[in-house]
This record gives sequence, C-alpha cells and structure tokens, in this order.
Amino acid sequence: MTISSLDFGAAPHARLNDRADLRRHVEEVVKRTPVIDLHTHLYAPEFGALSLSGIDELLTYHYLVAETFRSARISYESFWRMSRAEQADLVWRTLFVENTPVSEAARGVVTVLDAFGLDTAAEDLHEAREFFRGQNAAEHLGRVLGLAGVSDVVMTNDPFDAQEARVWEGDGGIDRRFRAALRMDRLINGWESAAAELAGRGFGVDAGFGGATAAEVRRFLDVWIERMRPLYMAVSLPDDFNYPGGDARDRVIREVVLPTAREHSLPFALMVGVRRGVNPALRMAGDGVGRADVSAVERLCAENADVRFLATFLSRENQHELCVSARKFPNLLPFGCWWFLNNPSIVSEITAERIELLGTSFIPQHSDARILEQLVYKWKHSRRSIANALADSYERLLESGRAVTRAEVERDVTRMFSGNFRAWVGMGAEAGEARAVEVLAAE
Ligand code: FIX
Ligand code: ZN
Repeated sequence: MTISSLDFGAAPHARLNDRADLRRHVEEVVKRTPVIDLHTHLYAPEFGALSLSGIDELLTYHYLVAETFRSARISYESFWRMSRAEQADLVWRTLFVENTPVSEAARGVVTVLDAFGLDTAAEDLHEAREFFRGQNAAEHLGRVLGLAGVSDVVMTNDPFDAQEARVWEGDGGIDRRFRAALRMDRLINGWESAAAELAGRGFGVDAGFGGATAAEVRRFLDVWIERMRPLYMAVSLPDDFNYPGGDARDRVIREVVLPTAREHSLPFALMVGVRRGVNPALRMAGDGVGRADVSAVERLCAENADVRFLATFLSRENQHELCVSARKFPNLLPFGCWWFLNNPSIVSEITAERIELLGTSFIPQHSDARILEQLVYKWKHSRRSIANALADSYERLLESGRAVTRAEVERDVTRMFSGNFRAWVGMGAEAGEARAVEVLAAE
C-alpha cells in the first residue's frame, strides 16, 4: 500500500475533536505509514553471506550477547569457542527459558517469533530453526519489509571492506529497495592505517598529509561514490569528539569529507558518543556510551552552512542540547534514538522532547537492524512510542483550541517517516512511494 492510497474511510479534512478518535487515528496512521529506514547494518541479497537472517543470528545479536553474560556462568573464552548455534542455544536458555525476556532486545525476539506465528515460550529452538530454514529468501524478504512497513533500507557501506567490494565491483545490480550510505569510520577514526592501505593500493597518500594526500583520498572517494551512489556519508565518533580538533581526524573531515560533501551534494551524518571497546572481551558487544560535546557539531554546522548534516547522539544527556542546536542551525537534522537509547521509555521521552522543540522537522527513528527480521520488532516497538508521543502533542493542541484533521496527521507522519529524509538527501519520490509497499504492520 502506498501512503497516498491510505484510506481510513472518513473525511480527510474533518477535525478530530474527540480524544479517543484522535488517538485511534494517530495510532493507525503511524502503524501504516511506510518508513525509510535511514541507518541499518543490513545488506541487499546480492551481498550473500553479509546479509544476515534467522533465529541463530537473531539470538547472537551483540545486544543479547552482552545480556547473556550477566546471567550465564560462562567465561568469555568458552562462549567465543562455541559455534553460532551453540551460542544461540545458550542465549535462548539463559534469557528466554531460565529468565523472563523483559529486556528490550529479548522482547524483540519474542515480537519477531510472534509475528511469524512461532512458539514464543518454546523450550528449545527446534521449531524456529525449521521455520527459518524453510523460507524462500526472496519471499521472506518481501514479507519482512511488509511486516515492518519499511519501503527503503539504507545500508552501511565500508569502501575498505573486501567482501563488499566484490559485489560493488561486479556488474550485477543491487535490489532497489536497498540504498547505500558511505561509511567513513576507517578514514576518519583510523587515519594511519587507512593512509597505509590507500598508499598500498597506489594512491599518493601519506599519513603526514604531505603532497597531494587530500586530493588523492578524494579521488578514492569519488570512485566509491560513483559505484555505490550513496545517499549520504556517515561516521561514528567518540564521546570526546571535538571540532576543531587539531588532529588527523580534523584534517580528514576538513580537507576530504567536507569538500566531498559539497562537490557531490552529499549530507554528512554524525553519530556521536560511542566509546569503542570498553570491554574488549565482549568483542562487538563491548562498546559503551559517553556524554559528548554538542557544541562541536554546532561549530561544524556554523562553519559549513552549505553542507547538510544529520546527527544522532548516543547519550541520553545530549538529547536536549541536540534539539536546541537544531533550532539554531537549519542545516542540522537530528535523527533516530540510537542503540542504547532504542528502548520504549527513552524513545518516548526523546520523541516528545523533539516534537516540543522542533515540531515535525526531525527524523524520529532508524532501526540499526543487523539481522533482517529485527526490522519487524524494531519498527513495531518504535512506532508505538512515536504514536503515543505524537498523540499526546495533538491532544495538548486540542486543549489549546486547535483540532487536527486526519489529513494533517498523515502529512505530519509522512514528513517524519520519509519526507524529511528524502528532502535532505535529494531522494525522489520514485523509490518508496511509487513501489507498492504492502504495509502489514497494521494487522
Ligand atoms: O556505529 C554504528 O553504526 C553502531 O550502530 C554499531 O556499531 C553498533 O554495533 C550497533 O549495532 C548499534 O545498534
Ligand atoms: Zn549502526
């Protein structure tokens, strides 16, 4: 179903004066409106083994691995020695059988199993494994996107990754529902080794930024932009990120990324506040959070008024400041409730705060899904919190003397779920809207 064909069987311009009608309509529109998922770690089917799906992958998601170590008596070494299926069995037994799966990540698996009609309280993974093994991949992908109400999935694409490169360099196309985002972490956060890698590939790059280094790195990026046609460039940044920083990161941003953003008219997404490897023994599950300095992003926005920035902060403490910064800089678009913030209590709080300070000029959520079926739970859970926050704000407006119409609710949700992103990245309506998206989320 496309958004333009949403039909609620009632006059679109009738004012919703009744609170119960109002809430019901908001919930319905939020459930049914297709969303562009602007940041995921999913891959199009053409990427083969990089594209993760199924119960063993769902259960060994790094969020659940971290939680398992809190309840299971097992050493890191023993856990990492296990096969993926053995790890999944342990996670299931620990978090779903011996404990009640009330954490957000654990409940997410329950939501997924339930969506596919599977036993959510099974003693083992037999039934779930059979189910996922029996799915036709293409049909299953369509079903998941439909259940989640996702029209377009934006991937995270690393130009230094050899596995990805093989696909990008091949001559087959990529599923049109998947779009690229050019991830800059290796260049921006690991400059020394990125410089060595580029030099090894024949680019005239040296770690001291001598000669034509900046021009050569830009030449490397130009090639990848041509290949991937990304919607934006992105980087994750630590809690102590500063700008100006007087370091290699500063030079890469200033001399490579910002000129590339201008030349290709590509927005630059900043994901700030991650403390990588707080507990390395947990491997991918070992990253933490720290409060960052939002004024660094303000300075980037002020100095580069002609560049469009997307920004998300990992610390709850930074959320209000980010809203205030966005009020000051029209070239700054806050997005998502990232990672440790993607819990109903915090999504509700952040969404309410953003509506109060920014109206509908922000992007409420992205999924960060790594495993295909996570789209189902992440969007179902987020939609519920977003609907509540939005309904509360319309109710307050009603108290002040202004009832909204059905059409206004649809306009607002469409703006937040796809319109703001489309406008920011210059993405035409042809992608998500013209293609029929069967939104099953409402059922
Ligand atoms: O940097 C990122 O894009 C993060 O989202 C990931 O690194 C993180 O591991 C994650 O999956 C969070 O949801
Ligand atoms: Zn991510």
